[in-house]
Amino acid sequence: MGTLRLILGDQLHRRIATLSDLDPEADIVLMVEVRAEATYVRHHKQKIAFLFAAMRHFAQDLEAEGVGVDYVRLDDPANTGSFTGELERAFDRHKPDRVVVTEPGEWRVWEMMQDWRESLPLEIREDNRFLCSRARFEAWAEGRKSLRMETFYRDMRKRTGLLMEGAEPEGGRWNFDTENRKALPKSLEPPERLAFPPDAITREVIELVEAEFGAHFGRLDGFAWPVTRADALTVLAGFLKEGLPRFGDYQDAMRDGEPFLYHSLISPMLNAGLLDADEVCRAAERAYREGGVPLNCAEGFIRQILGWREYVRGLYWARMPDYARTNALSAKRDLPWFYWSGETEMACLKACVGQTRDHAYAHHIQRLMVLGNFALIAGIAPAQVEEWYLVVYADAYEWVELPNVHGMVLWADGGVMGSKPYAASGAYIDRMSDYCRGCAYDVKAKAGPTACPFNYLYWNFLIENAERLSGNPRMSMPYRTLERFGPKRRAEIAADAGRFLDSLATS
Ligand code: FAD
Ligand code: DLZ
Ligand code: SF4
Repeated sequence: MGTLRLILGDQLHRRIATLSDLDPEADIVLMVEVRAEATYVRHHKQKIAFLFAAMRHFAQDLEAEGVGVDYVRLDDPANTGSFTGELERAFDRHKPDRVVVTEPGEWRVWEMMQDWRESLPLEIREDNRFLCSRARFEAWAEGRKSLRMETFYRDMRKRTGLLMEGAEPEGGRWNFDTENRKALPKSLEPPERLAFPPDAITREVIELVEAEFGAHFGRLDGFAWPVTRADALTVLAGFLKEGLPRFGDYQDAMRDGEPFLYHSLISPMLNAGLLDADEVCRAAERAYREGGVPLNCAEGFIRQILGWREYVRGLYWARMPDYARTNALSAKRDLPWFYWSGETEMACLKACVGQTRDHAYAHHIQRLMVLGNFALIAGIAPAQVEEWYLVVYADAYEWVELPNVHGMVLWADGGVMGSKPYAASGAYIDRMSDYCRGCAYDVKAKAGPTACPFNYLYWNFLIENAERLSGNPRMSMPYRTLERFGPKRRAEIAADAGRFLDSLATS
């Protein structure tokens, strides 16, 4: 036999490097559903269903092209349950001349692949689904004192020509973020989510996931993710028309009962390979150039993908495995149970956990400024917060989850990613959402049992981390305010924070 080509569940792209020289006459494509990947953390049921359904549809499309696919289902009695076991079994079955695979998304699997090299004729190819290769990012990072996303992003704009007018940025500015912080007016009705009712293949997968992983977090009823490239392209087209023209303006806004607003909902498909980062950025640029999409919206959206997404991926590979081990603020509290149950009187957290359970989705500001901000100012241990984020979102893979949580949210990397922690009091959430109106706590109150916990936890965080943070020039404003607090006010903050944190169940 010719070549055995292993396609992992998040590599479902026809132009993936693994398939570039595919010989349909001689080669076999191997795809495996394995228990170890669904349980190394106990993924949200919708994530597993999304991925298995997308894998089965991808295999079907390859077969329709005449490609030989060896697809191992989870419930195959001979399934060993791991990548290594299934690759070895397939190697014995097909006796190929060589095995070809593309670099994985996660360090964990990269280490597995190093072991495979020992026993198999293995070729690992560079992941061609990103706009910046690992080597190129490392060359960019080499010798730099700080690795700021904004500098990287400008470099990527120049290199790709996206939103450029010759050597200058379109519209004379690189970044229109100051225009992208609007609260959502009551009168505005966001577009409906484009939902894809499961077909027979997806229904079968949903039944399998309920039977095998029924105890995992999350609901499966209401599963609406697209699981084919064609449907993913439909979502993209719908977003360019309905969402992108307002994406920038309301990117940071939150509204109770409206989980999706003007966001694209493409991250699970991008991360699994059903969409390609370059095609998405080019489509957004085209929509801007054709008119109807303001520059602040197109730039804001392209920056998320060309900037943030490529940057976190580069940082992950440049800094792993040590990156995951730091805990710059020595945070060690256990994760509160409400992150799983949603049972809390804090309306903002209840809403964000609830939609995460129902849809395996929360948008960026909910992840950063509600769920993440609470974990930061409550001093939750990084490893527990990271595991939670890796479990609960349909788009979660360590290469993207870890820098966002460890670096951006928790500042556990001590400032590699962000110059200061994103700590905020309840006022930020009140300004950007309507959650506070329906909350048992009072966002305007600073102290006492009915005060918004974000308010005293914020000051308590600054007090507890003064040694590490007060010298940071970007934190000088809040620390100057804190200096004016007398001993009575400080004692009140410590008492409120202690009482509240001690009241949180952790199991
Ligand atoms: P949109 O708001 O429409 O944005 C468009 C695209 O930009 C996204 O699909 C995504 O591909 C990209 N993007 C935006 N922000 C980021 C970012 N900070 N890092 C990387 N890509 C970005 N994204 C993941 O894909 N997987 C994760 O596991 C993940 N974990 C996160 C954890 C935290 C604490 C935070 C703050 C952010 C995380 N993000 C993660 C980034 C971001 O929240 C999601 O990509 C976004 O919410 C997905 O929804 P969307 O497709 O509607 O995005
Ligand atoms: C996330 C996931 C799950 C739940 N299951 C599988 C699987 O059964 N087979 C597979 O090939 N991939 C799966 N994945 C995606 C992998 O975890 C992913 O490829 C690695 O994390 C590397 O990024
Ligand atoms: Fe959240 Fe505080 Fe507002 Fe309640 S009052 S919704 S806890 S920010």
